[in-house]
Amino acid sequence: MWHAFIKLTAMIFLAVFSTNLIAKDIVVEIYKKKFIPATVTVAPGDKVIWKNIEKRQYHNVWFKQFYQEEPDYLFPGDSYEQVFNDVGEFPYECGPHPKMIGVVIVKK
Ligand SMILES: [Cu+2]
Repeated sequence: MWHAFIKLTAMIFLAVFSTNLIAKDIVVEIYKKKFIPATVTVAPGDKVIWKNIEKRQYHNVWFKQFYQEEPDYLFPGDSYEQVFNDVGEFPYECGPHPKMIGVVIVKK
């Protein structure tokens, strides 16, 4: 009985601590037709938030490997966020400005 309790406690402990308890928010600013910074390295579970801080230019954040259709435009003051749970490299671009590119690198 006592043994089972300790075993269960250990299992819960492992389950909790194997997930990212300190998930962070990482901000990428969109300014002067650039993603700043263009490369971000995050841990699984982190959230990346893109903020359009232009005066009048719209953009978007298009992960072509995830979405076939171009996402909605982000106008000045708008933001877009995405949580990354899988390890890997995820390049993206801006639909209206294909030269605007960035990448999210997710590693443990
Ligand atoms: Cu753009």
